[in-house]
Amino acid sequence: MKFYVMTLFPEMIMNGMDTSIIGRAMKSGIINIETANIRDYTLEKHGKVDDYPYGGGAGMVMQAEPIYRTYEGIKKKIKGENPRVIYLTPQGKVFNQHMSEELSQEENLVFLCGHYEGVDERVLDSIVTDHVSIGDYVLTGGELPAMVMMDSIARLVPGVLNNEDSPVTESFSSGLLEYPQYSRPEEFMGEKVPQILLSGHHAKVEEWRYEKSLIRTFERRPDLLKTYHLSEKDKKILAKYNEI
Ligand code: 6GU
Repeated sequence: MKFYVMTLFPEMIMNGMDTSIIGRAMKSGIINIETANIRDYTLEKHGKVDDYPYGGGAGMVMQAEPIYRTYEGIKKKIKGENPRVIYLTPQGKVFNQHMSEELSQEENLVFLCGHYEGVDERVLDSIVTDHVSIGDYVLTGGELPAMVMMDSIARLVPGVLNNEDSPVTESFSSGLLEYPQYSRPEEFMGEKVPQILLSGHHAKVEEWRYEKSLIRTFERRPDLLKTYHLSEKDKKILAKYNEI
């Protein structure tokens, strides 16, 4: 899978991505991240990429031409059909695991990171296929959101994680939050690891974990249960929990 990032801060993207699991996937060639510095594509002799907004108002607007030329540069490198172009903006559709799964099927993805007060609408109209936000708060630019999306998408690409089945057993794929995990020592600051996890009884461990997932979701993210099908047994577990 190949990611292309159009940005004014390419070093931020590379420094953020070339560590840990994603860094390893880059080194092994399973995923590839290429940045394109929008400033390299301006025709303006002082390297200017922004200007005042027509109609007045605060801040500067990123101009259409350098962004369009950056996009053309990327398109030349991609064979076949036009790639999806994701514009990172708080005005976009909010990113979630479902979108991540869908985007992980693409061969190429292009991200456009905006800055300042925005980007000239005409270039967005001409190249962007998806407007995406990572949540309801405002950031200074699209670089962190692009990195968040690439991390989430890349870990779904076969071979990026060691364990092929781990992405599906985690939070959100099942519709429930993950159960609590414990490792050595058996006792930490007087707190013992739940006895059932030491029992070696696999079926009982699975049942315990499922109950913990259900209760944790109910407590922390009750909104997720609106779209989760609760079995009669699930309802009993939650009813019992509510009595305590
Ligand atoms: Cl995608 N961009 C910016 N600038 N702020 C955001 C965002 C994106 N998603 C949430 N806040």
